[in-house]
Amino acid sequence: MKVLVTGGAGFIGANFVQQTVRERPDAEVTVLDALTYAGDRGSLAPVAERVRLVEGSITDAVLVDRLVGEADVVVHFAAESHNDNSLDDPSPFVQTNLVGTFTLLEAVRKHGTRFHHISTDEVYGDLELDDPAKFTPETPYNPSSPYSSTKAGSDLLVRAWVRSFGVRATISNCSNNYGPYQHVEKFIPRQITNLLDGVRPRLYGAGRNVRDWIHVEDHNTAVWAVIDHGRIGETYLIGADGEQNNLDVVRTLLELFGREPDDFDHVADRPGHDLRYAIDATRLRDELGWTPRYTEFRDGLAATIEWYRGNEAWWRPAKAATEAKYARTGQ
Ligand code: NAD
Ligand code: TDX
Repeated sequence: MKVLVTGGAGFIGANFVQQTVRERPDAEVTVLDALTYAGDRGSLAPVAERVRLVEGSITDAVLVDRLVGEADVVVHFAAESHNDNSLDDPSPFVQTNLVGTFTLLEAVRKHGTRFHHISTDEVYGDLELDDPAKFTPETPYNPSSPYSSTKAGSDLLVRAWVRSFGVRATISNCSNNYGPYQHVEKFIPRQITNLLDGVRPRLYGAGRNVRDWIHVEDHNTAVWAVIDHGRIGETYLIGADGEQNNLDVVRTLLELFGREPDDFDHVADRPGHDLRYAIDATRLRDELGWTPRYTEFRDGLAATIEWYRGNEAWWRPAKAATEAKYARTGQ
């Protein structure tokens, strides 16, 4: 099977490519990645011999048409992915997340190629802290940030191309991922690498915001379950019942580092900060028989700390510039 992975040099995409090469000897993987600040060839180093990496943008219609024409399935991870960056400059989010997805859809429409679109639970907006509800595939779209609104728009493009043109596509909306190869701008790797550097973790606001954490390997086994057995045109929500508030995450990290529970700083809150995300993954579990492997968040975090401890050469080059950017907004 010829698999085209967009954004395969990013966090989730690189884990997906590594897992695919390990577990699917018949897969021929091509990665299309623009190698933005968030993409790193080094994230594919363990499988470099088995993967073709094409450096280019998903907004390049000629290149996309050629690569899609060679593929049996396209798995679309490429995106601008960081909410804080989208508040600073939304422009690349519109280009990559909307125009890029449109460009891919036109190519899969022409070539009749199977398409799987990776999206986020943030398209649904946020939930109250005391609301027993979780997001389901029926929850109305209500995105808050430039990032999540462009992801929501990209999902709607996919749905329209399925209905209007008969494109063979599925969508998955996943909750917050953690694990190896995540950029140090994101919450968990930022705090882990701060702690490795002897710097106090930085909590936005009071830290009451809740995220539904899932290990990246569990996300990717779910993606393959949807590609293999999902119904065309359907949306699958991916989550592993991992709700935690940010304060608790910081406290768990501090404990794992043997530090005092209050050894962190409160910093400026994120404007428009979503309060809570929570996924109801019933359809994925019941229809596709998927279950997560990482059910103990603490153990997954401990393994992730060990990965960052052992792979400083991977994350160090991005650390200073990332922190300099946060310093500009007092975060
Ligand atoms: P990431 O920022 O780590 O990686 C994104 C990758 O896309 C990078 O390699 C980057 O170089 C590439 N890219 C950016 N613009 C491109 C373009 N125009 N053309 C080609 N490549 C381009 O992101 P991630 O965290 O791995 O997220 C991957 C996907 O999963 C995104 O679609 C994101 O919305 C979705 N998602 C992420 C999470 C999460 O917790 N990180 C949760 C749910 C869904
Ligand atoms: O230093 C920090 N301190 C802090 O308290 C950072 C970077 C974040 N936070 C908070 C903000 C959020 O409540 O931690 C939480 C997680 O923040 P991020 O890692 O920026 O993730 P989030 O905004 O929740 O979005 C993530 O999950 C959904 C991914 O970045 C998205 O790509 C995905 O769609």
